Amino acid sequence: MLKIGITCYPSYGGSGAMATELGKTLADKGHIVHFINYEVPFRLNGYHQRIVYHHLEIPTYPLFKYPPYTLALASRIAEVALNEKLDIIHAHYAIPHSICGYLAKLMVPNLKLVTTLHGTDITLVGNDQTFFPITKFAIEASDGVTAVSQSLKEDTYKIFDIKRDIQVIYNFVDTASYKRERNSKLVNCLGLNGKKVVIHISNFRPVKRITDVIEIFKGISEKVDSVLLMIGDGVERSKAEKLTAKYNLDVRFLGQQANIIPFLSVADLLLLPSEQESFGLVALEAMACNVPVVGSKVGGLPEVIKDGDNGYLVEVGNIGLFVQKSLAILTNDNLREIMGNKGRERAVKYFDQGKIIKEYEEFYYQILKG
Ligand code: GMT
Repeated sequence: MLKIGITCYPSYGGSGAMATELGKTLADKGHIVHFINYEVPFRLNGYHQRIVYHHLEIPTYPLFKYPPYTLALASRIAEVALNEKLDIIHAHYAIPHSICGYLAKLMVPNLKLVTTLHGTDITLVGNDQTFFPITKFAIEASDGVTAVSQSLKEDTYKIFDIKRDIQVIYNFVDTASYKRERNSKLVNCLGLNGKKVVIHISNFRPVKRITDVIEIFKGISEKVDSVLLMIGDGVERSKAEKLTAKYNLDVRFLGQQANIIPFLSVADLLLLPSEQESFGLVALEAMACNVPVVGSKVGGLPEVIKDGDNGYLVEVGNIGLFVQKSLAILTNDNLREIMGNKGRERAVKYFDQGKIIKEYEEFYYQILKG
């Protein structure tokens, strides 16, 4: 049994979701897991006897124009690690969590630091000159580093020119919970009956290209009686809402949802036309619920979606082809069902929680052996 500290961004987003699911599954397997965050991670619901949440209070002081989150977190990790005798601190998202873990490690004898790279910490933020040197340092100074796809691993080597080993451990899904469920209640209350249901779920940041989602849906709805469910929220929402009004489309902006299974269960297609995606966790969650995916041919998405098998991959920004591939699925119920089944099979075979958790456990023991 290990004592593992986890720090992550607790709000809506793939890295926080993944870190939390990892912690919950490790606790189910008998390990003791300590979350150290400024708020309870959104997927950490309910009591678990082997999970402890340690709140991080970030002090403000008139002198501080920018409250020092990084130092407060490093201090809190060190405190928890000493009190709880942690074996490992697992930092999700390099900036600044990995460097916080490194500072804590300097204060706590024998504490090992594992960093998981999630994507934008490498391809967007870490790549920015402001954070480049410290991100490179954190990756090199961690005892172990994992990346959520082969593509992200290669990007990290290319961007930071580092030589150390990085282990690919894919994101995972609990296929026992993520499965298509009957949901006539949602169908009735959203008035979806008889319509094809297209879905998009994200944090609505520019990297997700949600105006492309609306443009693609415009093309779809010209040919098929359909509705688009937009789940999530973020800076691009108002642009997408304006476009929806301009084209007079049936798009439902449903905001952030803690549980997306009911929505995926009524969906016929997930659209993910992102500019960049190191993995695309939501694509995997859709696959587990028998939903075909049409996504961008970028980053780690080709490792998740098998083109022509459980969905299609299209060049970023090629709206016409996104529409064509989406229509191919939405106008052929047989194909849609076959693709949905193949996605589910792929999720179970390669990305199931049970398989991936073992990889994390082996990785931890390997790091502890030194
Ligand atoms: O995509 C985002 O903006 C959120 C970001 C995050 O840190 O939550 O997602 C990244 O990590 C996810 C979990 O590993 C991956 O599934 C996403 O593909 C990745 N996002 C990008 O690479 C853009």
